[in-house]
Amino acid sequence: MADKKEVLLKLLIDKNLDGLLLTDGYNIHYLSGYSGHEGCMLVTKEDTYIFTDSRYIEQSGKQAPNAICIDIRGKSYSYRINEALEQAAKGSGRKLNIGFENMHISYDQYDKFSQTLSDRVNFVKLDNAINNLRAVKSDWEIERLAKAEAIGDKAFQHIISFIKAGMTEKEIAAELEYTMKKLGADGTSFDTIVASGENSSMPHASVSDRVIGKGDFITMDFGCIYEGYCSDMTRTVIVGDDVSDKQLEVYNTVLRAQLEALKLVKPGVKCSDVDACARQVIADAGYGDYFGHGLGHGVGLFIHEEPRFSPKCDAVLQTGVCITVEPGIYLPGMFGVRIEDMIVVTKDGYRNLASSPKELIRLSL
Ligand SMILES: [Mn+2]
Repeated sequence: MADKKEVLLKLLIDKNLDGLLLTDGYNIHYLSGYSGHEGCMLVTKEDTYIFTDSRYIEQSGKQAPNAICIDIRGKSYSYRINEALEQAAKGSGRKLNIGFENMHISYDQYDKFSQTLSDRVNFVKLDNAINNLRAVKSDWEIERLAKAEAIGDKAFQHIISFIKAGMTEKEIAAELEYTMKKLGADGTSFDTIVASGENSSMPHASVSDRVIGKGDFITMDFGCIYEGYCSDMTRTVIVGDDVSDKQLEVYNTVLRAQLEALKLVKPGVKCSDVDACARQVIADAGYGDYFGHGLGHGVGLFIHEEPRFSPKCDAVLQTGVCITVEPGIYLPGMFGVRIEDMIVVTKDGYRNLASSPKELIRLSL
């Protein structure tokens, strides 16, 4: 927390703010250590406050020992924040410039804050300022991300011997999630995707009762949370030994796109250029219309963070950024393929946190 306070003080000075009012649970967790996801946080030059309710007050005190933790007990958040600001203003009467998370607040909550605090406060939009602080991971964070991804690798190793023709997608998804939890995961980092046969043409298909059969592609996109940090990986496998020429061509195109994009990864490279590289490989193979989503996303306390591998992302890679590389090709009504690793940008390139094989795996029936 001590080093984070320094970063926040710099932000206050750079943006000419008297304080920050944070409402995003992940940002509060990142900046204070408090992971309860109920409450808000006020940072002034002097003090850090966490406001929460009686269910979380003890937890907040343990996890965020440097913050003043306040139980809102019978009052609204804005009432308790107003009390704290009254002290911070020390009766000067000057209006305070307070940064707020315009990207992470409901209209209703903003309305309540405005009504109670507008005599005392000018609200200033923070946009992505706090989210951007989270893009570069510390060694401590990378350890946890690596452990989460390693749990995913182990679960994948198990699932490829578990899957048999005749099972449903739901059975496979349940086994993946159970396995990750048994291996020490706190939970899943998003809803597990198991998309088989024609369902695999939908990048984020809902897990269904579809029964797995011979010749099906199965795309499994899954991840877990370990000590707060998320993992994410995708593998596509085939059931049985018979692969059609079309399936193999699409699979190898996706794999080539991923490997080519990975070769570009190092500090200083523009995120949109890495995305463009994979997109070009897929377009050259004639499948440009069938890769609609971005190539990847940052991962940390939350599954989708900054920066993004997308045509729109001007951010430049920095050492310590954790990001996925996940090209796909999706042929409606037929099948789809996606291959995804989670990597950390290093001084000279990247470290792949995933170690599961990427050559097409043919499952025994
Ligand atoms: Mn992903």
